Amino acid sequence: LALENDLAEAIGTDQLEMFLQPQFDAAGQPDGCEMLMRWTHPVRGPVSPAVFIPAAEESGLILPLGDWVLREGCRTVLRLQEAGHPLPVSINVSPRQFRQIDFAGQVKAILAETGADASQLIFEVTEGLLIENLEETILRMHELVSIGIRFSIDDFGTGYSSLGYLRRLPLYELKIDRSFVQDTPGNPDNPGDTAIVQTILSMAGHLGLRVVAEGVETREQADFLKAAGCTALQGYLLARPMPVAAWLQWQ
Ligand code: G
Ligand code: G
Ligand code: MN
Ligand code: NA
Repeated sequence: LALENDLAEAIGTDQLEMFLQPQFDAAGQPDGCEMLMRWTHPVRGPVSPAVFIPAAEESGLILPLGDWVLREGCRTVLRLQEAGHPLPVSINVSPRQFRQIDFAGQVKAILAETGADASQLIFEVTEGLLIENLEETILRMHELVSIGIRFSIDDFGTGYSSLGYLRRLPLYELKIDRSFVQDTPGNPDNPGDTAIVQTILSMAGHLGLRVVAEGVETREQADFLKAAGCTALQGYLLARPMPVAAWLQWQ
């Protein structure tokens, strides 16, 4: 509870900052980026989103927080464009945020207010979103896709939903969870993970979906993924999450 009170107070202050982690195509060119929240508490120091995002989802704070993330995503789209290095910007949208009755309306209002181009935004959602109210989710996704937003399934392969949804949702991308990427190209203790990655890539290819491999940490993983036809790589090997200003300097 203390954490939640502190988080509520942190919204709108410089304790919270969105970092950006670039994604690279097979030729090594940046072709996208993911925005990731960072919280530096004045006393506790850095608090991991793996800790405070679940707490925010539980308490409902994810709603004002998610609103702020959307705004920051739009601002980042504009900053990257103004700097002459436009890139599609991916943001994480939590199920609770997506399920708000007027979520599509909120997105439209923020786009209108900021003037950002919807086609530069990608919403990462998890399979957890697909377990309940699938019909409503599909309708809402289509509404957002009709204004230019693209959708990505984050942590793909770790949820419990059936693969049938892949045919029914207007998807642009799958992100292979880093738990699978970690054991490629060949961990003798875990040969199944390489097979899973190859199967995801093959299936995505047939469905016309872009694939981002997450958590790429070694040259061997990168070489394997590129040879297997992965569209884009994201991970510490290539770049760590960084402030937007640092990325613009690095460009
Ligand atoms: O950046 P890091 O790997 O520490 O993030 C840990 C978890 O927090 C990941 O599951 C990531 O998706 C989530 N996360 C990070 N930033 C955001 C955000 O802005 N919104 C939401 N909903 N989740 C986020
Ligand atoms: O759940 P989601 O995929 O949104 O979470 C992404 C998280 O993965 C972020 O918290 C980010 O900081 C982290 N991350 C990004 N690249 C790497 C990496 O190469 N290795 C590890 N261990 N984590 C990474
Ligand atoms: Mn993500
Ligand atoms: Na992920």
